[in-house]
Order: sequence, then C-alpha cells, then structure tokens
Amino acid sequence: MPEESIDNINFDDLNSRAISQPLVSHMYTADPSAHVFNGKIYIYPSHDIDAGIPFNDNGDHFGMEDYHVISMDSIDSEAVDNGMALHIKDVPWAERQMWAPDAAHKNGTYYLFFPARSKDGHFKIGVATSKSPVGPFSPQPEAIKGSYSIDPAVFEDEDGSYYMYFGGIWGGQLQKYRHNIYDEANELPNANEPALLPIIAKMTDDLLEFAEEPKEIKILDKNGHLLLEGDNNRRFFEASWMHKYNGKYYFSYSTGDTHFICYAIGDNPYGPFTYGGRILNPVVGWTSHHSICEVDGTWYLFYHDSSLSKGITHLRSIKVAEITYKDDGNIETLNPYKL
Ligand code: FUB
Repeated sequence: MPEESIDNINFDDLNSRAISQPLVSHMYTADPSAHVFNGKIYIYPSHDIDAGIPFNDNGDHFGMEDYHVISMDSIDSEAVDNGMALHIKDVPWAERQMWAPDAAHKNGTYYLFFPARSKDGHFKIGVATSKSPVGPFSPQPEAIKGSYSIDPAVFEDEDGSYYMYFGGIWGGQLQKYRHNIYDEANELPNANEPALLPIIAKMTDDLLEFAEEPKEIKILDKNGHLLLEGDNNRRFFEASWMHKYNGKYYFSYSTGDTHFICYAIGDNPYGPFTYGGRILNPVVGWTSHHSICEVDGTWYLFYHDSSLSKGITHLRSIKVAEITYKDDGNIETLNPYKL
C-alpha cells in the first residue's frame, strides 16, 4: 500500500484481519528467503533499522547494516533469532545498504548471497560462507565479478546446477544497465516499450562466481509478447524468486510501485516465462518481497509487511502463509488482510 495512505489505517483492525502475524517482533526483518536445510526451516531476511535517512524513491532510507538468520524447527514452532551472521564492517568491498539476501547449501557449506552498495555507489552482489546455516559467515574479499543491482535469489535445480536471479529498478539501479554495462545516461524504457527484465547467471561449481555472462529472462503475456514498461501491474520491478512445482519453473517477483507479488511460468530456468497472475495483493508498506518454500509437502509464501511498525515502510516484519495451487498449476491470490 502506498506510504501516503497509512494515516487512514486503523492498525488494530488491520492486525485483527491479518492472515498471519510477524514471525519475530524483537527486531524488524524483511525480504525473507526461506529454505529447508537438513529438515529445518532457515529464513534469511534483511534486518531493518531506522538509519535516520528520509524516505525517497531511491530507497536511501533502507540503511541496513547486518544480517541475522531466523530458524524454525517446524512451520508452527517458535522462530528463533540466531544472532548476527554478517556485518557490513566485515565486508571489504561494501559500504552501505545490505539489502535482500538469499542462501544456498552445497556439500556441507552454506552460502549467503547479499547485495550492498560498494564504495563507488553501485550495488554489487557478494557471497559469504559458513559451515553452519546460521553463520557467522565469512565474506569473500571482492563482490562476485560481473554482478550488479540487487535482490539475489539462488535456485538449485534438480540436476545440481545453481542459478542466481537478480535485479531491481529505481534504487536497485537496474535501469542504468544494458547488456551488463553501466551507463549513467541509461534510464527506464518508455511506457510503450518492453519493460526491463530480471537477470540470470549460472553459478560456478564453488558457488562463488558466475559461470557465464548474465542474461535477461523474458516475461511474456499470454500472446507471447514481452510485458511493457507501462504495464505496472504486471511488469518486473524487483524481488526475484524461483521455485519448481510439478516440473514447471515458477519465476515470481514484485511489481514495486503497484505492490503486487506476481509469477510467471516456464519450462526451464532461463525461460521464457509466461505471466500467470498474482500471488499476494498489496501489504502495508511500500515494498513487497517474498520467497516460496515447500515444508513437509505444503507450500508457503514467506513475505513481509509494515503492520508492526504501524506503516513505517523501512521497518518491516517477516510473515508466512500457506499458498494453494489450482488444478491447472496456477496459484490462488492471497489477500494479506481478510476483507
Ligand atoms: O529491503 C530493501 C529492498 O526493499 C529490497 O532489496 C527490495 O526487494 C525491497 O524489499
């Protein structure tokens, strides 16, 4: 929901209608990337703080400095904060704004992937490793070569390949890139031109670098046409996620300024993906960001809203709700607050 409407919200009423409550309330958390590792749920969120920076369209008010990993023994059990897993002061290349992270597990090592602004002001994506899923994580000295923009999501396919999806417009700087090259003069396309697309790169076997040049993934409408920049209710903005259901690849994402979590379906990790619909209607707070994870045979949407902070857009709380697939493979849209 847009920031300007929060004055009109009765938060007691809203909370009584919410389909779920914050998983943790002793701190603010956002952008939850959930995984099941060795039978236990691990959530890798952003750790929201009030950095004292005024709201702007560039997202400068999201001034996060560290990560904490949240774990749960089962979907109904208490969510446990495992303490600080990585701080920006320990990442040599990063200067500010530790935004939405993700994690992966391979051969006994856990990998934390995270975006941050480097000293030249450009977002890059870094990786840190640990022998424990909750850290502490040791960062690589440099960001991933060829990485840029924000919101890494790392997907492990059934053949053991790992792919990173990333990118975000506005404060996430994706509009400054064409064919992986930054140019300050680049801007968003016109409304009647194809929208900017999310980026994919296969990871090397050690998950520390890209194994190929990053490339765009296409999001098409039912007629096979790329979604247009002016199609704000459907076009990609940020918050990539990939999951596989019944052999199909579901790429999901946030539409940003229209506040929907949407999905598109394809036949392989690179797409193309055909727009399928909305998974989540707008939450309180400007941003919407999610992950989708199967736990004991049931599928869940991990997401966030700003209800606990009474609408402060950069002070969010992670939540979880079950999602339902229709017989045709489409996903039922969730309303975060009962109508
Ligand atoms: O948390 C900072 C940014 O807000 C994320 O990187 C975006 O996806 C949005 O949730």
